Order: sequence, then structure tokens, then C-alpha cells
Amino acid sequence: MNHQWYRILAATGLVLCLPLASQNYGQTVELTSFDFAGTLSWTNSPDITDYSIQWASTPGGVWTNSWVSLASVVATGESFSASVPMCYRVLGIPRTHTKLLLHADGTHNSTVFTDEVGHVMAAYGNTRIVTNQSVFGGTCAYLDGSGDYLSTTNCSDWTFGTNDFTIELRVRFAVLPGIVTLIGSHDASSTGGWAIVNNTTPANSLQFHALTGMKMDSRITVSANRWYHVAVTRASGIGYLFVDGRLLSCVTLTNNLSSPWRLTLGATTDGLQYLSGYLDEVRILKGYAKWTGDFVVPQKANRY
Ligand SMILES: [Ca+2]
Repeated sequence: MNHQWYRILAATGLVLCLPLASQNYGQTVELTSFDFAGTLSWTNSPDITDYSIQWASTPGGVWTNSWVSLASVVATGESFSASVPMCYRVLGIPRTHTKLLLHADGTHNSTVFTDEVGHVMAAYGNTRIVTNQSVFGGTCAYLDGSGDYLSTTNCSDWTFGTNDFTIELRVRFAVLPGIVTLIGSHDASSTGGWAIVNNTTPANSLQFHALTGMKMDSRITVSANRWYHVAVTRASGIGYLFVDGRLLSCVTLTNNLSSPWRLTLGATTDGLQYLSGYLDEVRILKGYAKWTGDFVVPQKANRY
């Protein structure tokens, strides 16, 4: 993938756009204007998802991610205001990496869950959309902890092999009953697959499990009745576990991650480890690691 960087000399009013050598991330977008009052505008490419802006004091300097990531750009353009560093770089993720994107938006008590990628998402038990909680869109999924979960069929989209990936979701626990599977292609009675779980060892700690057991542990004790952003990524054989944008575990993770079962949210594939709580804004990127260090939790719903 190519990206372009844009050097903006505010003092003189010159705008220079020079292509750089290809990198693994980033995508070309068209810088359309800079008003020299701190607003940068560009035109979206339709097949690009997340945008973020980086800046550096020189074109060859260290690019900084400290600006807010623009996870969702719903119009044909976006502007962003900030103070005026010398050099900007606008990055995005090719849409083809997105394998699941579930906003859990809809009418109250609906059992229709739409994956923007197109996977059929079946709701089991009393799983439904509710309006009394939400991160984005005014609604989310509610699971009552007894027989409720969401599921798709088996699909190679959940088989990451040894490549990069990103799994992210929002969860709000209504109660903390014990071990809970938030998302995974994982059977509790055997080994294999992968899952993000809330485990009881240690008490109520968010973890990433794969193959024969726990691979990463956040080592925090979660609470009920508040939203968490949970993310797991792998970049070049290194696994990262984040809670609310904080990197809490980082390990060598070179395992070949298969997907021997269907994908489930809120329970294991064999109907155990039920979640009592809420899920919103679930996304899987295959072949792309969105984060490898602390980040600002996205402030908008993701765009497909
Ligand atoms: Ca939502």
C-alpha cells in the first residue's frame, strides 16, 4: 500500500505533496485544503475505513499518533482542527481487512443483528437489541446470561493463521458471574480456536485464549455497570491486549490460530460461559493490526 504525506508550511502558505515509499499501512487520500487556521480537509477513498492523522516536525522525523483517530468518516470528506505542526500524514485501512462489523443498532427488542460485512448473525435465547445502553448508535446488544449469544457459521474469516489481526469490542457487564466468553471461535470442552474471555483466575480479568489456554492476561479486575473497550491485536508475531486503549499485555504470539468452530459472541461455541451484559461495536480485521501501543479509544462508530 502506498500512502502520501503532505508537508504544510503554514508560514508561507505553500502546500507540498510528495509520495513516500510503500509501507505496510496507510492509504492514499487526497488532501484538498488546509486553511492555515488549523483545519485540514481531505476526500475519502470509498474503500478505506479508519482514518488517522499523524504529525511530525520534519518529513523524516518521528511520526506521532497522539491525535484522535478518525474511526468513522461517513461523508465524502472530513476536516480536523488542531494546532499547527509542520507535517501531516493521513492514514487509512483498506476495507478488505474488515471481516466482521457489528454496530448492534436497531429498534428496541429487535432480534435482527446486521453484520456490515454480510455474515448472517443469529440471535439465540433472549438476545436482543436494547436502547437503555449504547456506546454508539443509541442501541446495543443485551444478553441475559442464560442461554443468550450471537453466532455466525464457520468461516475462514475467523482463521488468522500466523498473520496479523485485530479484534475489538465494547462490553458492559451487568453482573460478574464467572468465566465469560465475549467473542471467539472456541469450544470450552476441547482445545483449539481463540477467544476473548473474562476469567475468574485471577478474579474478573480480561484475557485472550488460544489453542491450549490463556495467552494474554490484562491483570485488571473489571467492574460491572461500565463500558470497556477491549482489543486484541497481533503484529508480526507479537500479541497485544488492550483495555480502554491501554496496552496491558504483550507477548510472543506465533501460534497458527485456526477457527474450527463457528464464531460466537457472549458464549462459547458449545453454549457455555454466558455473558450477562451488553455488547456494542464489535469488529474483526484480518491481516491488519490496528494498534501496537496505547491509543485513544475511538470516539465514533467504525466505518465499513
Ligand atoms: Ca450500537
